[in-house]
Amino acid sequence: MPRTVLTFGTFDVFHVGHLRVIERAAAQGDRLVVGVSSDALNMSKKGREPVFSEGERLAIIAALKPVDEVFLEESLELKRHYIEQYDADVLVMGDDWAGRFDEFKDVCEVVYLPRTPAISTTALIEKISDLA
Ligand code: C2G
Repeated sequence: MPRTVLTFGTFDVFHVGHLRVIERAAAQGDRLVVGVSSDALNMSKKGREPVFSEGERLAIIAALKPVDEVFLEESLELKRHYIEQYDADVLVMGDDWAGRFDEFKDVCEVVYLPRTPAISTTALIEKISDLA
């Protein structure tokens, strides 16, 4: 039986921290499914519009070699539904979410990976606006 890995994120202003978490998520199994946060979900989580639209962010993630399937994550409350829908064996998130998804341990493994240090979308936006 192939082992399905599920991960989630906004992946706005795609950077190497995003790439590393996707590569390490893929290494946890045979098939990687990625839920990309919708523009509306991102607005409600972070209080700002993403730089790249959900269609652009989905296209970038779908084009990555380790990624087998993508879908739009519409709500944080639908995690259990997505785990069942994609038949996930493992849920992987960066450790900024450590402990937050432990409630799903009854249906799949839950793994938190260390974040790549010193890079974030927010820091990149600040750096780029300083250059302008
Ligand atoms: N990440 C990382 N290292 C960084 C930055 C991000 O490992 N330096 C990881 C995060 O931990 C996360 C993924 O990259 O697992 C995506 O990060 P974000 O786009 O910031 O995702 P977020 O908005 O936190 O969305 O349902 C959960 C949410 O959709 C997660």
